[in-house]
Amino acid sequence: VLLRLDSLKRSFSSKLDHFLITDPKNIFYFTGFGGSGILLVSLDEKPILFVSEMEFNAAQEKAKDCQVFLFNRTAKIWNRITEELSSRKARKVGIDDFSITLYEYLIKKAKGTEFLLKTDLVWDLRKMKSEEEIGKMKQAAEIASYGFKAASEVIAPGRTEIEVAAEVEYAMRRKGSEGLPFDSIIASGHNSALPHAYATNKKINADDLVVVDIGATHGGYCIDITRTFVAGKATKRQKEIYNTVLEAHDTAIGTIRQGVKAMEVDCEARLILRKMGYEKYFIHNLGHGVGLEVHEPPRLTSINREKLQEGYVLTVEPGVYISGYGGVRIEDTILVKKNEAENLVKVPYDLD
Ligand SMILES: [Mn+2]
Repeated sequence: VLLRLDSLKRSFSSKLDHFLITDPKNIFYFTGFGGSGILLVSLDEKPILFVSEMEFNAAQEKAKDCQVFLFNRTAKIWNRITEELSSRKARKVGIDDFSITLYEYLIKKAKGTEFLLKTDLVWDLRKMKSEEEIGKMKQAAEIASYGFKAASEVIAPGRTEIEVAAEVEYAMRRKGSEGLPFDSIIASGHNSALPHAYATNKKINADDLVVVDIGATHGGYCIDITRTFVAGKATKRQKEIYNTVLEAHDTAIGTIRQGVKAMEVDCEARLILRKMGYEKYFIHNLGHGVGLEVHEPPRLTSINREKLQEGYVLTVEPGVYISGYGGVRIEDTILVKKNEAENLVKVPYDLD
């Protein structure tokens, strides 16, 4: 955690004199404190974490490598921050994120101080996962694998999507998941053709494709996994779609290594689907970064020229969605290494 604050200072030292961290996930990343507050990082003084009374005790206990300052509940925190910046004669201040409302307030209150949105600077650090972070994500993947075990046992004709979600979530919770990084997607039959479906009261039929997209959290870190099942016996067409999506998934993962462009990986998957006539049914990007949040940079899209770096963790999730018929998605969370990719997920690929 200390190293992360040092890395942040190094990355802004030539351009800025102060940096403000406002996003709770970023505060957790830099201090280990999971509540809300504002972290003021400067080049020559110890970072200060401003928190309210409600968060004070927890912050004092958890926040590392910074001083914890209490601000009065009735006072405006941004007033306190701008006073601090003025007293330090701050000139150029980077912020991880701000709203237009906040920006207008800041430039009015702190005349002579320039505020610059520097979201990318923090993401450049967060994208690169350490051994410790990867370990937590592997643990989250292990927990989620019990969700899939429960799903494959409970998916049967007559069960509702919500019943399946309940069993899946219960199984992951019992194995220690800290929560759900997103609402579980259990999408059967025509619902499976919607990439962002959610679990409903719809009953599952024997010939339904059932997309199960779930996640678990461990040590603050998420995992994101999708498998597709058929409640009864898979038909020839279902098998053909499934095997094509699986081939696109495997091929894309096979191209991942340090230095490959994000768009190249996305295009490899699309090429496999094109060969079988399914490309037009793949209506979203191939994947996204995962970490403290379930959707992070970098994005695996067909236009992103960014080169993947060793230590990036991202999903590969090709899908085919045929309106009125159904859909298949297969998703794993992958670690980029120097010469290859490592799949952090160990969940079988059984359709029926
Ligand atoms: Mn995903």
